[in-house]
Amino acid sequence: MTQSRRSALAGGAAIAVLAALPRGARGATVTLPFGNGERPLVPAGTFPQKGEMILQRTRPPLLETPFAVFGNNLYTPNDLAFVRWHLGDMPTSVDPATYRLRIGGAVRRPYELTLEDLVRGFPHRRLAAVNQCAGNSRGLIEPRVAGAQWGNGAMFNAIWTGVPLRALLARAGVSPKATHVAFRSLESGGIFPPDIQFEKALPLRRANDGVTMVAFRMNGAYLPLLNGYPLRLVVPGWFSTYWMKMLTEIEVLEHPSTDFWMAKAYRIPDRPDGGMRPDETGVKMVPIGPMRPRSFFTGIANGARVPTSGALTLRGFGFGGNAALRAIDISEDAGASWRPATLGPDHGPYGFREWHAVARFPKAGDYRLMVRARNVAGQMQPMRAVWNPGGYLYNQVEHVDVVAG
Ligand SMILES: Nc1nc2c(c(=O)[nH]1)N[C@H]1C(S)=C(S)[C@@H](COP(=O)(O)O)O[C@H]1N2
Ligand SMILES: [Mo]
Repeated sequence: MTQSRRSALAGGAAIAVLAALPRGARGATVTLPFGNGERPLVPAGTFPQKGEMILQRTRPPLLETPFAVFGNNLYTPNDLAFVRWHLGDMPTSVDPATYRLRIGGAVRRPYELTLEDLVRGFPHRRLAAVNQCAGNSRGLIEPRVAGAQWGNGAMFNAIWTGVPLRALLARAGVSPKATHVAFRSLESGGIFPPDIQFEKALPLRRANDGVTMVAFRMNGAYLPLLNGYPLRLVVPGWFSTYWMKMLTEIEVLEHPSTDFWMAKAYRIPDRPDGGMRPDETGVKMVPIGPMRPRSFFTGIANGARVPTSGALTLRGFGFGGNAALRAIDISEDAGASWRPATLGPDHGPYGFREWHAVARFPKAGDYRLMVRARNVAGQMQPMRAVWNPGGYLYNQVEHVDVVAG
């Protein structure tokens, strides 16, 4: 690796971080919209390369993006992108000079890449995509379920630059019997007990679709360490549990993964809506995968006063999930009637898209505003979120109550 390339890829991330994690947070708080929703708002710099974030947990870090950030930025600034790690001892530094990505398993030619090999040796692809935790908005699910009580900020939108996984797999020569591809990270690098690893696997057709990529840039910069520096998997349209950070190993399998994180965790009912009744038992569960449409208001809060004369422009953003957005509709009468909002520029099927709509409130009184997204696969946000034990898939229609007059 040349000196200039090494320093470019280092991106300032090969630093010993998390050495001084906050012991307990003091000062500002934010209240997420559910019971026990108060959380510390930690100042910029509390976590390396991170701005002011909502602290859900310190070790391993669970940092939520304050929702107002989405109203101010179509692409979430890297320092405000949410953070989620599973294992207590996540790597606190990465040396780009010795970092290797291994590709093996059921392939004809297993091989290993340096960061420079990866960046120089394969075609690049650039696309906008939402990285959303399967448990985003879990705190809003009724009845409540265990797990991180996220508000709506366990997601962010970024432009990802990387190498299509298909190109990496093609060089290895995938076995005709292959069915899945497993991913591991630095966390399984030997300093941890082998029974504690974070591993995920995709069906081969998803891994090989030309869209799934190994990303080395996020919004044009190297990834923040906490978001997976130097490489992470990006699976546009699928929940971020598959977006393996600090990706070091790609293993082609001829069977589904039996790893805990696939076989036991991140599973949903094997039903079209992914939901069940809280008292049901014996429901067949399958690994979670594709995201669903969501849409939000920005710049207007519950209880806001709106004028009865003239017009007010409502704004927000949405995304289609695993299929492009078809439309965003709004309602000023609690969902009794709907009309289309105007969509902003199309930045591709997987990222945020802005919307606006001009609203009038002719009579003084209370109005419940709602926003609802539909995608080209025919999925529409439900008025009530599905329930499942993991608290996954929340995409209930959002509302804001305003007072006219
Ligand atoms: N190596 C590694 N990758 C990981 C995880 C992890 O714990 N370790 N968590 C996954 C989950 S469940 C989520 S929600 C996303 C969070 O990505 P972010 O921290 O960049 O927001 O990372 C995914 N990739
Ligand atoms: Mo997640």
